[in-house]
Amino acid sequence: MAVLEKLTSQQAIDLENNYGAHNYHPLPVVLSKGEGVYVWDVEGKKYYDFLSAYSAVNQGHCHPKIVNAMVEQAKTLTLTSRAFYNDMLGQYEKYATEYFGFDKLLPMNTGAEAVETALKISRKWAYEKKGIAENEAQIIVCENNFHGRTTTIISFSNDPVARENFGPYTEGFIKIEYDNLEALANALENNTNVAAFLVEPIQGEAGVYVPSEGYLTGAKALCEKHNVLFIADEVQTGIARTGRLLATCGNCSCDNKNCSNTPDVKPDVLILGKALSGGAYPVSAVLANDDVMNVIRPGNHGSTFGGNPIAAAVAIAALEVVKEEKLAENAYRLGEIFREEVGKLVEETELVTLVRGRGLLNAIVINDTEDSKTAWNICMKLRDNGLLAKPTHGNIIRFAPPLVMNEEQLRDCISIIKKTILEYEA
Ligand code: IF1
Repeated sequence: MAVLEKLTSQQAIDLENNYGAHNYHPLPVVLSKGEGVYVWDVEGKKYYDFLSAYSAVNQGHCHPKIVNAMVEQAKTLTLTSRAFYNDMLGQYEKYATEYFGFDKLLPMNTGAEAVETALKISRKWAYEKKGIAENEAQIIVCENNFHGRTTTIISFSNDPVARENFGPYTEGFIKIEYDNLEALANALENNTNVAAFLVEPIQGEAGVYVPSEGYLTGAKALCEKHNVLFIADEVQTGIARTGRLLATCGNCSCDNKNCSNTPDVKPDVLILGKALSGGAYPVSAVLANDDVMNVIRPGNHGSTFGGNPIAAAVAIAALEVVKEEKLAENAYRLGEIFREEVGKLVEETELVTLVRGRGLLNAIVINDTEDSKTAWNICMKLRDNGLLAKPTHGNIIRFAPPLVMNEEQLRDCISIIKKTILEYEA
């Protein structure tokens, strides 16, 4: 069949351009193979992957244990729907709830679906447990959030590109400044209709914006005071990415000995996706304790594919890999080295103004305007030098390699990044 022939990069790009909707602007590189921290393009050139599919491939590309779990389950049973029980889902639910320290898990497929699920659970909890009058529930969100692409989620986005001309929008959201406890306190004061506060522990899309020390614990305390659910969207920050199992940590079973256990926030509702499958398969989940999750009864919510046997088998394997390979500890250790070494660029060149992040979720801020092409052009040079990363918000470059990277590889990557940026300036 013609479409299965080996293509050149240009042919592959042309096909996507001609036959695919133009909802992305990819860096011009066509990948056809991945293993661990590496990907290869169709011409055979090898790259370090510094995006990890937006932090989905934390366990590394094509991790043999995860792929094997997927293949074995695919040969046995792929999908039953939730009309019947399957013998994998319950095992996965037991494993994941114990792993993250919650009573119950609700399985979905994508991050956006899990966010939607969390919003629905919170609203229902507000009506049935908190006693908010019908249709009056409100959810507090943060400016510059990114929680996905559904109509409801983009309703409370303030990114015009994601939002404009997709109205009418879903009501019931209050937007406040991120990393501002006073704003949260004000929004909660004298408003008894608030069901939940939805927050990213680190704002990824906003440019890896790490909140101030004490923000998350303070926000959780305010939520408790006002009987409001604290929803942590850890779709991007979860599963060891930030140097701990969860960025909110709580009493999760983290392998990082250096984790001081702060902020030590236990969300009421935890949203996971992406690396929950190691990037092998779309798997997302909402976790909560019984007092919250029990508002969901048969028929209230669901999905054909959510909780399917392949997803369950893949997620167990993906979570086992995180523990077996101590990925939180590794991300923590390598993250410290990365920020220390790449941070030196701030002194060495006018081009870099800031390096920030946690664990292996980092970003550098390029000294240019948001509408400039500088960050994009640097990413093109990085590509030429064998490292793949992508700008966010024009002048910020996100660096998020797979967490299975070793120190030697990281130091090699640091030298590629430094060399590329110093050469760019020259
Ligand atoms: C795209 C960013 C990352 C997320 C958080 C939910 C979702 C995401 C915190 C939805 C998804 C992705 C989606 C991706 C770009 C990407 C992204 F740049 F937009 F911010 F990761 F950095 N909550 N984030 O970050 O999950 O439905 O996509 O599975 O192409 O839109 P999803």
